[in-house]
Amino acid sequence: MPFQRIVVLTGAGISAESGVDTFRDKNGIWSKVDYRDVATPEGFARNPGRVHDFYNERRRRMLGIKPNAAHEALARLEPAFKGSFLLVTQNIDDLHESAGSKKLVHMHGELNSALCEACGMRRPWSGEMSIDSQCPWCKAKGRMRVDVVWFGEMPYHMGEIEKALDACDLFVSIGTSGNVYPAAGFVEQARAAGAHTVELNLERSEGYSNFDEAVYGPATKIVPAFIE
Ligand code: BJW
Repeated sequence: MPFQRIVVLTGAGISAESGVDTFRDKNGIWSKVDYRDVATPEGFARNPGRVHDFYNERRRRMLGIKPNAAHEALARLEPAFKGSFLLVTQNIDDLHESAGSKKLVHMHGELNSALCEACGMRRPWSGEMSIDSQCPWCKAKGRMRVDVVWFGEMPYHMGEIEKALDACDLFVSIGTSGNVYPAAGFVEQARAAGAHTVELNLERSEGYSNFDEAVYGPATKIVPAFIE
């Protein structure tokens, strides 16, 4: 590849063929659940049990789910690539890590991590969570929540991501509908830095006109083909 500094952004579409639900497709998560109930701080304050149930169920559904050819192709690209590389995922699943990716940030948090609203502690958490879950650090009860970024909250790693976007010469967006900011604005930021911008998705995203190049199709086919 004639590029030196790559930023790759992934969204739910890269995990779809592994069996993980997307959000805004026809049968996606937001067609069944109101995001205001389960993915906002206000929803959690109103009914924490409902929010725990939603994420416990998503944790259960991840059992036995494996990375696919698109995750694996990105994991192979990282050590093969001589310049700087950053994989930014909006996904809360761990399929990139399972495939072997290392230079990876989860900007919307992780399903298998817990956050204490009382003391701010974050720690790995793989089991069920309930309104009785106790913080192992400060011992507060009922303030433990899944460590994901809800609407109205600040995504993680923004400093590192913006630095990489301002310096990149290739930006590749994979399996994201381009509805959710700030991630949806990354392509414009990379473009302003002079990067070549590529969209790999099943269909045109909201921001498709900001991409210099696009390939449409299932991620397991188009991602390995683009990379190799
Ligand atoms: C395939 C495929 C296959 C399918 N192969 N492809 C500016 C303007 C307007 C609003 C705002 C704005 N700035 C902020 C906002 C508010 C809000 C927002 O964006 N709202 C919009 C809805 C309008 N944003 C926020 O609140 C964010 N915080 C924030 O902005 O803080 C302030 C701030 C300001 C400035 C700088 C920095 C910070 C936080 C957003 C948190 C989003 N959280 C969620 C839930 C996380 C936990 C959980 O999983 O439950 O994150 S919402 C949900 O959407 C999840 C996803 O990560 C995110 C993106 O979805 P994604 O990945 O794009 O999935 P889909 O389903 O939408 O798309 C899938 C795509 O794949 C489709 O295109 C398919 O075609 C494709 N596909 N099969 C290839 N096989």
